[in-house]
Amino acid sequence: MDTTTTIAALATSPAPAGLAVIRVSGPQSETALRALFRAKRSPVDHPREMVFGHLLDYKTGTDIDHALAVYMPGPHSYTGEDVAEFQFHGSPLLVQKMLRSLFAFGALPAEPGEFTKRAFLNGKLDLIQAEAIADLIHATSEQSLKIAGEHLKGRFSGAVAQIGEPLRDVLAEIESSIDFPDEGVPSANMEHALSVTTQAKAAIELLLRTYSFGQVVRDGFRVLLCGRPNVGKSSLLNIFLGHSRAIVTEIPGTTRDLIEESVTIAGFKFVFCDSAGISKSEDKIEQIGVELAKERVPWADVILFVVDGADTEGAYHEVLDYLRGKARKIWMVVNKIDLNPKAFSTFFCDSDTCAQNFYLSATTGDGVPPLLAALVDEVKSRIVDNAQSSQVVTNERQRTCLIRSREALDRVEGAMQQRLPPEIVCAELRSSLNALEEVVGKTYNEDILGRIFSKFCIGK
Ligand SMILES: Nc1nc2c(ncn2[C@@H]2O[C@H](COP(=O)(O)OP(=O)(O)OP(=O)(O)O)[C@@H](O)[C@H]2O)c(=O)[nH]1
Ligand SMILES: [Mg+2]
Repeated sequence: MDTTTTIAALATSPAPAGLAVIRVSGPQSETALRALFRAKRSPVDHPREMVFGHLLDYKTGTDIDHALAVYMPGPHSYTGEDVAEFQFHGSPLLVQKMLRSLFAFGALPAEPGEFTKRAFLNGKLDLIQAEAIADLIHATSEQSLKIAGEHLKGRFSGAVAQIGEPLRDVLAEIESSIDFPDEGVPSANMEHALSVTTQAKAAIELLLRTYSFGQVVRDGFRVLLCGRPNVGKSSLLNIFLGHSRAIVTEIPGTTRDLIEESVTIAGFKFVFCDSAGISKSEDKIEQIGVELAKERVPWADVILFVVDGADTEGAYHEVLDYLRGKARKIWMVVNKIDLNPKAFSTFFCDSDTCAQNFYLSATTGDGVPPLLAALVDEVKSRIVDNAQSSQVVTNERQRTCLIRSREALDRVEGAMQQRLPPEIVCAELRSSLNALEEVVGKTYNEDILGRIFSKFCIGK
């Protein structure tokens, strides 16, 4: 990335709005303010103060809009560079005019995430914090907001650094024994080194266990509604979502496509997916629907296996046989208890196959609250330690780095136990530390940065 350039982009949403904010960063920010903003006093002479004035068209010198402008000289700015921001009426046309004026002046359009990328390269943020900014912007539940906020404060980065510190000491100690071989490594120190390694491994393990929670919090807890046709899957989906999303009719085979929608319940994000009833249908479209439903099974964190409590034929067993072994977790949901209040005595799924059984009526709503509560509990149970939301692994990148670090520590332990040459121990310790440093972005490559920042929106 060329940091001698000056970039500009709209930082707010492109739709018509009360206000629009255009952000400019780079060495030309100051000149841009002088050239494109006319005011009684220049914001450049009053850094970090909002100044009222007029935006100018660079080519014609005509007024674009009146605006507030602020100048934040580096390094005390978001990107660490000189930054200018313009706040004016949120009209897409005015935004276009002002951006065109900036580009005519010589600024370049910012790429997605380029402001944050510059902040990272200038040491204003580490990689975990940069990722937290994207998570914060896209957060859809209280929990994900909380975790992103904690990560932004540097809590998670601090925890990762803490794991590395004692390992670094051990490395220095063993390295010095290589440099001064006569003195060797006293065996007491080797014992200490081994115990430090084991402790670091346990700490990494603890972080890794938060991943499934982190993922659930970010992407949502995935629930698939599955079962025979006409049992009330779509009716239940509509209850979960709080509106009529899926068509409900008394005709078996109503739903064919997968219907996926997310909703926040008790502060947690859930993704519900309704599917076609599984049966041996002759109908071509229904058959495709059944295939789609089956393909979705491994996707779900929990499958709500819905059965019709008024059905006396027990045809659902076949579907249950299909799900067994393919689903991560199955809960049996016996619906339509309004038609058969004694359903609980006939329908029961053993705990080897179904973790829980529920009895409810989508029509009357009876029995629905316990199911919702159980879903929320299920999400909560994935939290290793609720108080530790500051230390949650939220994405695959962080997870793979941590796994690599832990695997290197496995090899360190092995080498120490087998009394292999200290050079080998050091090499593995270094590779473990490198992987830890990659988590926070102390070491990185362009490819990784590209992947992270391309997911950002423009203007961030
Ligand atoms: N009495 C009663 N009827 C219900 C209940 N839940 C759903 N129904 C009815 O059962 C029929 C089927 O409901 P749906 O929600 O469309 O069932 P589905 O499982 O999505 O059906 P397919 O999409 O065809 O697989 C409709 O006529 C619903 O009104 C219930 O709890 N009690
Ligand atoms: Mg349906």
